[in-house]
Amino acid sequence: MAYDNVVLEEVEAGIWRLTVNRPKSLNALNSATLDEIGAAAAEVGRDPGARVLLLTGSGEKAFVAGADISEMQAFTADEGHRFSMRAMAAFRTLETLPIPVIAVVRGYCLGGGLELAMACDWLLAGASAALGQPEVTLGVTPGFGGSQRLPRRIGTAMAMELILTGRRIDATEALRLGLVNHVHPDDRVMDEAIAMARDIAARGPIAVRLAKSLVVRGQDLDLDNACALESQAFGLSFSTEDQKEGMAAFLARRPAAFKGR
Ligand code: CO8
Repeated sequence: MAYDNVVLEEVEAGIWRLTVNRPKSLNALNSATLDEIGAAAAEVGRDPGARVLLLTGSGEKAFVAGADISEMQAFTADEGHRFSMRAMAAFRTLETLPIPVIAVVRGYCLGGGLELAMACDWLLAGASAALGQPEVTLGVTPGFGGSQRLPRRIGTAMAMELILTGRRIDATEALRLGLVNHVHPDDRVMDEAIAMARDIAARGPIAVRLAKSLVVRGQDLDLDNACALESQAFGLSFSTEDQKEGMAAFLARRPAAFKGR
């Protein structure tokens, strides 16, 4: 499928990269871009060979500097609501993909940009990353899930502080808060992400998908039901050839060659 505002490419077998590509406006998210992010994520989700999706922004200055303020400026309340719902749908498609999705963040990652990154499973940051939810500085609330996903990631009090002040944090503080998993030099972070994706791609693909779904779905369940879900998935793993191969390879002291079945 052809896209105007994003670039979707398979960088190597099973490793897809989705790049928000509006560098002149620091990759700001307008309606068309939101729709394309959802469509591109769905396209990756339809590829049975997909193992990992990396999500990033083009250019050196920004991952994504937020929702598109030029588009939003004249919105009515109804249009604002619909714009938000559009983003929520696209981000949910991303978040519920069966494979891991890693945000690779250099430069500005603000407002809708941080909300997009938090719809990914985890973030890797370049040293230049600047993250925040500055919506209140524009007289609006977060609208793409930030008020919900940020507290789930870093706890209520610190999320509250960042959302209510609009304060921007750097990569080091984001690392300390657990908002990003690792920080690398800007010119290394994409290579590090690809190396991490390769590691994941070498693991049992069915186990990786099941494990991701356990973490995502379990967060909305009480502990008993979440653990019951894990027991089911664990049992299901034993119906796969990958389990036979993984354990035989361990006992034979050789690398496993998983087939994803
Ligand atoms: N929307 C549209 N255009 C943008 C945005 C944006 N969010 N951010 C930057 N741009 C544009 C600038 O207008 C400028 O365009 P032009 O060259 O045509 O004038 C170009 O990108 C480069 O930007 P700057 O010249 O401003 O670059 P600086 O290096 O001076 O500054 C900043 C970079 C600090 C990132 C600055 O651009 C900035 O503060 N941007 C806005 C950041 C922001 O507030 N983001 C949050 C937006 S609100 C949001 O995301 C809410 C989501 C929920 C919506 C709710 C639904 C209704």
